[in-house]
Amino acid sequence: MNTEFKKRVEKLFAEHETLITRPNKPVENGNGIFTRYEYPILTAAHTPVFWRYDLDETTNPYLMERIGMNAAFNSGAMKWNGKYLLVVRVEGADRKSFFAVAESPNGIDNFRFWDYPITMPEDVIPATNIYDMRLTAHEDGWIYGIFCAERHDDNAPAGDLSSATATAAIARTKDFITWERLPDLKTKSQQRNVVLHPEFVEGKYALYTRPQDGFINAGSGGGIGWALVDDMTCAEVKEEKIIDLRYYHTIKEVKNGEGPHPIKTSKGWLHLAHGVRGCAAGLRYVLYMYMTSLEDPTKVIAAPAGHLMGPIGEERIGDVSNVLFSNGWIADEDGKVFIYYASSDTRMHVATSTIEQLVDYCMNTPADGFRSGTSVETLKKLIEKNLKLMNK
Ligand code: M1P
Repeated sequence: MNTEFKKRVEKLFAEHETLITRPNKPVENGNGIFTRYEYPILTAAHTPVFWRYDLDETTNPYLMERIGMNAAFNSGAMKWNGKYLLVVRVEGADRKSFFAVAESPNGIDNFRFWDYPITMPEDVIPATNIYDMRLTAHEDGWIYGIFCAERHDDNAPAGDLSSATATAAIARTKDFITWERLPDLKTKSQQRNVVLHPEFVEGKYALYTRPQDGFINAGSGGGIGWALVDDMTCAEVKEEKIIDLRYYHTIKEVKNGEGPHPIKTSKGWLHLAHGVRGCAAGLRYVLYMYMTSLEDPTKVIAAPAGHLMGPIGEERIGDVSNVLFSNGWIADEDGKVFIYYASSDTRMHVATSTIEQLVDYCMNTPADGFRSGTSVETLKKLIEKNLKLMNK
């Protein structure tokens, strides 16, 4: 290897190493609910140098990037063998998404991609694009990954190359390397944001669904649904009940979708989801929470008004701006919760909280009254209480 070429290769590796080992810092002055961290935990630049460059001087004398990476976002998450594991949606410069595992020793920095991306077996009809995996270590012993499989809509008029269909694809693994692909979920409508509940309910597998009229529009699909399924190897939604509805003039007016699977707490199931509203700038995606009952996981028992997290600062800008999206979180044994979220379909971030704080947030944040008048009444109650405490 020519010395100049060698030096440039070494520089690429050194810069990459500096980036991925940069210590992350909590951002102080939070809101008491969660703590954001200063740096994104994963970006396209975090993908290994040897994915992007041909390091052979004879075939790449200019040391050009041969396979460009565009984004690293919407990641499923799980604690596995003591490591914080993300199954990342990596998007290449060719617009195709694929899955790759990145792991960290502490959950907040030093995320490093495994050498190879995941080889996901195809279903009968190969998908054009796959993304947004939700991971569930189910009590049946398998780790399931449910993700969106997107295909061109062959019923679209000739020349329409944009119409697509969204289906929930299902795969399972025991080691994150070898995946067994199961048939895509059979449903009446298109589906995205389908998530497997970690426990059997009434002896069946339980799915959070998101019925939608079209590829983009949730339309008459009223919100986050719930369905019981006999067998994941031939999963079919026969009956679907909407458990978390959408409402006019709220953060989830246009659509919503379950995030990662809910966390079980002594007070109920803790849910993280995304809500979407429309505005002149396009769609705005924020994260919100709700809780369901332990006895009846279809019953909402707490629904704080508004968003838990909305995009701020750099998070607002990216390939699809004004978007926060989460499909992964990890609850440690000690109650610490790592919320993994993506901003603007571009990069991954982490925020931390605890189960106690998040349950308190859900149980004690006032619910939406759906009108400005009710919001003012709710606000006045808090002001009155506080002014008394302040002896005013
Ligand atoms: O671009 C924002 C998000 O749009 C879709 O989410 P939903 O299904 O709720 O509309 C998904 O394509 C998601 O990947 C993306 O981040």
